[in-house]
Amino acid sequence: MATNRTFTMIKPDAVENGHIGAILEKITAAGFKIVAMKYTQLSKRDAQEFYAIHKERPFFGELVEFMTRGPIVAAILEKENAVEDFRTLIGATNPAEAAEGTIRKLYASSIGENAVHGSDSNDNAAIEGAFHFAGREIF
Ligand code: RTP
Ligand code: MG
Repeated sequence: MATNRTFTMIKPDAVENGHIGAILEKITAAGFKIVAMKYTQLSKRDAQEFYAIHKERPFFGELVEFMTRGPIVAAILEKENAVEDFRTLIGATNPAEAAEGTIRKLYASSIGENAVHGSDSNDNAAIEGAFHFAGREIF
């Protein structure tokens, strides 16, 4: 995946709370182009693999439970400086510490259930995008 792309998920809490439309509006209004998107649900195995980097952390079990409890929206987004700019748009991991106007400040309820995922590096954006999408699903 090109380095001007990032990967995101609208997490189960935000889907349950009816925020898909508002979050996609924030993302496109901020200048991101959607180049791939799907509505899907992660299996336990998917979530364990996707978040493998956190497998020794105390919250890992809770994270896998949360991420698999309902559908998510997965997407690849394109914009100059996509990874960093998207992390700015979503705000801090803990919504209590997220800046005003960020997606997590607006739509997340806790550090565990924080509405959206954003890749943390170009390398991870490529890995995460490829985890969810076949080449023919990326435009
Ligand atoms: P993400 O990967 O989902 O974009 O979030 P992030 O980079 O801001 O945060 P990260 O450190 O990668 O953590 C991944 C996700 O694990 C959950 N978490 N729970 N209970 C806790 O203390 C805790 N800490 C992290 C969150 O869902 C976080 O987004
Ligand atoms: Mg992360």
